[in-house]
Amino acid sequence: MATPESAVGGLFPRERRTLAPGAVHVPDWLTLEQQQELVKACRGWARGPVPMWRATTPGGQAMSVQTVTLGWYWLPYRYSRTADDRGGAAVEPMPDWLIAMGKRAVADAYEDPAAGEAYTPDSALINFYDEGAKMGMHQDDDEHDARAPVVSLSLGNRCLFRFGNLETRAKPYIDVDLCSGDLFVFGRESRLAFHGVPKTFPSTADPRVGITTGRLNITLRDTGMDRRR
Ligand SMILES: O=C(O)CCC(=O)C(=O)O
Repeated sequence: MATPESAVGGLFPRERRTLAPGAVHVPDWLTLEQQQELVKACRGWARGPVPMWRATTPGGQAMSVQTVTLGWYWLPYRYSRTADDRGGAAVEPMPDWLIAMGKRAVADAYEDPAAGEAYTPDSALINFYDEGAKMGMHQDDDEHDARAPVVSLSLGNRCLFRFGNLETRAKPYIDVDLCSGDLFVFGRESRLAFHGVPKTFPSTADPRVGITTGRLNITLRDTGMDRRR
């Protein structure tokens, strides 16, 4: 079910909220200018060297979101240095400014500058949701010895984000609206919580953000790939 705020539009300010230990939603974290810059950057990244595509699960099902990655190539459900299944090119490196943004995000979400300092994401996974795209409940556990938080930035249309528990895809879970400019960080005790996006809401984006239709989500991660034994 949608949160009460979504039912009444912008009447109430959206409050920062800790959903579970280590899982923090910070509404309107990005300025309009930062959102515009990120959309522009996503458009460039989507062109390649390894272009945005619809990945297929090992079971043969095409994902409904379209994905492009930076730093490390991701395919369900592992990371690789190069896109071996698509010509072998290396993906675009992680820009320093995006790493710095990730550090600020963690520091702000946890209100702990040291947590931000300690965070160095080495990959970004950018998902584009056209109308009708969704993401089933899953854990982000492809990262080697996953410990560092996942930083999620939303752009464009609003979505229903479902944040669940550590054991199962089913209830209990909490539904939150993620709007353009929102930050969501999940780490610490919540790092491996199930989560998903059952729905996006068409025509809810501020056109000034620069996406005419759909939603972009950027997640920053520390894959731990360089620390593998
Ligand atoms: O689109 C979102 O907000 C969530 C994306 C997600 O769950 C993921 O990339 O693992």
